[in-house]
Amino acid sequence: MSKKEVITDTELKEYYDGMKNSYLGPLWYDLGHMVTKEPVHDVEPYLWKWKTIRDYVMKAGEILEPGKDAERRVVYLQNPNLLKHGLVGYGTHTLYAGIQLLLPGEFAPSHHHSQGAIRFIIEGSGAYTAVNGEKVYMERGDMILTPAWTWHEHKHEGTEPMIWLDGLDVGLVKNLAASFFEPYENGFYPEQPPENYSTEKFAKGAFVPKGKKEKPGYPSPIIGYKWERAKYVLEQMSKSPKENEDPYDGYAIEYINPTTGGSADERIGSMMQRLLPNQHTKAHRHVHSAIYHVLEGKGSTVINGQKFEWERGDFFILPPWSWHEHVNEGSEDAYLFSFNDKPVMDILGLEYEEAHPEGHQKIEKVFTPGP
Ligand code: 1HN
Repeated sequence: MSKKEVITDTELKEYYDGMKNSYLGPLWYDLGHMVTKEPVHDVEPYLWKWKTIRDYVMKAGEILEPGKDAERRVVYLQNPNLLKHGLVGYGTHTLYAGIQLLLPGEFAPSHHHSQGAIRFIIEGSGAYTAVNGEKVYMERGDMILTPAWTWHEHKHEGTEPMIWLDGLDVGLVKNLAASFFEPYENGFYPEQPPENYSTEKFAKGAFVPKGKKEKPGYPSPIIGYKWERAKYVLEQMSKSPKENEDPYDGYAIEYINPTTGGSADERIGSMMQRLLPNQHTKAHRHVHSAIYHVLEGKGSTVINGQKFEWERGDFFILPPWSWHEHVNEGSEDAYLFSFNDKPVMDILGLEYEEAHPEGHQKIEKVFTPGP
């Protein structure tokens, strides 16, 4: 600082201490921390093995009952480094992921909140989520929306344990100080028949009652997105690789709201990608963060030079602004489901993407889960 000579060190110290005590700060020292050259964050890449998660989830089935001992029976994924910063229930700085278990005959009571939610079905059948009273039955691989503020409850009419992923924008909403939650007064929202209606009217074609229109906007008129349809589309796409192969994600589809053409949920993006055996994508990075679930297959994702080996059921965290590339190392197709905060970055004009200058990363270490 060129003018420093005009005052003594003692005077300078007094000046800075006084400023601090008056809750004022010198931008000439702190600008670099406040406006960083690139995204800076505390989100750690991490991977959870499905067996570990499932064991804890099933144990919860023995020790507590939803609707009685708990609002929901869920084991959530905790980002290790965010926990060090006191951020409980954070998968990334914006996204939450939890694994929910509902046993035959059980229910989870109706409530609503300002967080949006997506569900991805991992195991079981015969349970439904009711969204504003519409029952949407769950099958493995389906994605089901619970848009912000919709009333929702779960009930299991089947015979086997039902396990699914809950993905919510918990961190985002918390940091924006916009969280509201309210239980439904009588536990159950009135049923609005018929069941699966919003899924069916868009199943193969698109239909509305005569004279009605789907209004463009949110929430999406589709609640349930079926795995069989997603799989079919991905299989068709690989027949025209030139048009359809994405350099960074293989064959990938995004779940959309047909009235806007944008993301199915207003703030939570969702994607299913298919990697053919030996398919190895190129590395890139982007501002949005994501949480991945391996629906099928075996392979690895290299994140910032660290190799994360995955197989069916595993979950992993892709932090913001992190180099990543995927490889299918198995002999079968691999299917990766992921959800992300891209819609928020897009709406705010903050999304930015960059290709890796060399196309691929060097592997510097291999991740092993655990403390
Ligand atoms: C929620 O509403 C559900 O409805 C699950 O099943 C997990 C985590 C945080 C906030 C709300 C559900 C949740 C949640």
